[in-house]
Amino acid sequence: MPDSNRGPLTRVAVLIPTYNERANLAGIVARVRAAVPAADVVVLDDNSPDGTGELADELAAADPQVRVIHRPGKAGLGAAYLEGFQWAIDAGYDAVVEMDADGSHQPEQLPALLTAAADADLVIGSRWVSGGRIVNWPIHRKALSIGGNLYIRGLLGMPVMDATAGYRVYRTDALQRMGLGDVASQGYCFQADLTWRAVRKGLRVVEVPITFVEREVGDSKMNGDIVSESLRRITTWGVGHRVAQVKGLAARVGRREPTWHRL
Ligand SMILES: Nc1nc2c(ncn2[C@@H]2O[C@H](COP(=O)(O)OP(=O)(O)O)[C@@H](O)[C@H]2O)c(=O)[nH]1
Ligand SMILES: [Mg+2]
Repeated sequence: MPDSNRGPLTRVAVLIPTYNERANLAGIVARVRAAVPAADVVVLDDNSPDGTGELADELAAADPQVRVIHRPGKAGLGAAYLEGFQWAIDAGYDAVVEMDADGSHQPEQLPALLTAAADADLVIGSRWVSGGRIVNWPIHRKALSIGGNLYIRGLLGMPVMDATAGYRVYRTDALQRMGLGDVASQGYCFQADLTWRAVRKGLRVVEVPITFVEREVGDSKMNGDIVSESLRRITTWGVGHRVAQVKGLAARVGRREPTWHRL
């Protein structure tokens, strides 16, 4: 088992990436503050045209446990989270939470995820383990999630049911061990990328069932580019993984050759 500083978390930063979430932000921040009063909230806004960043500033001015990181423009979920992770590491937090702004990840379920993080490096709020649910997702989104997870498991052989989930807790010491300097994933494939990195590092990944509730207000930023980035990157990692497996097998067989010659 790798070195670990596991145990109950004391300093937690809930990172909320936003792009045009003005109608959702105040509600989600209030729910987080009520559900986990000790945690700080950090809004990662990509200069939303709808004024989400200005609203976040107002919330931060009214509550010292709310902060805002203003980013210059829309650069994808992955880039926003990477900046938030580094900020939280530098500020000395024990753990970061990833949470969507649109209410899909219910703050009321966060205490269960944080409890599980006392004995894990990465906790995934999972829709696809026993007890997990999805409310109000159209059939094409369910199909994409099921298909994507099957593809990931089939190609990468990861024992994770919901590798694309975006409701997570990472211990910051685990993030530092994961080597995030070369993460290129920009869109939602960031989630699968980091899951794969955690599994390869031998970190302890635990899935806790959640109920994912589709947004009622505002628009999804999911699009074809995000899907094709995921497909392209996951296929590349999968092919690399399988080639490495075959090479490993060949090397093992090769090492047995001298024995065979002596027969
Ligand atoms: N900062 C930032 N946040 C983003 C970006 N794209 C999506 N988000 C946020 O990521 C979260 C999930 O996005 P959403 O569109 O609801 O995705 P869906 O639930 O898969 O349909 C929301 O809080 C979005 O505002 C981005 O490029 N930058
Ligand atoms: Mg959403």
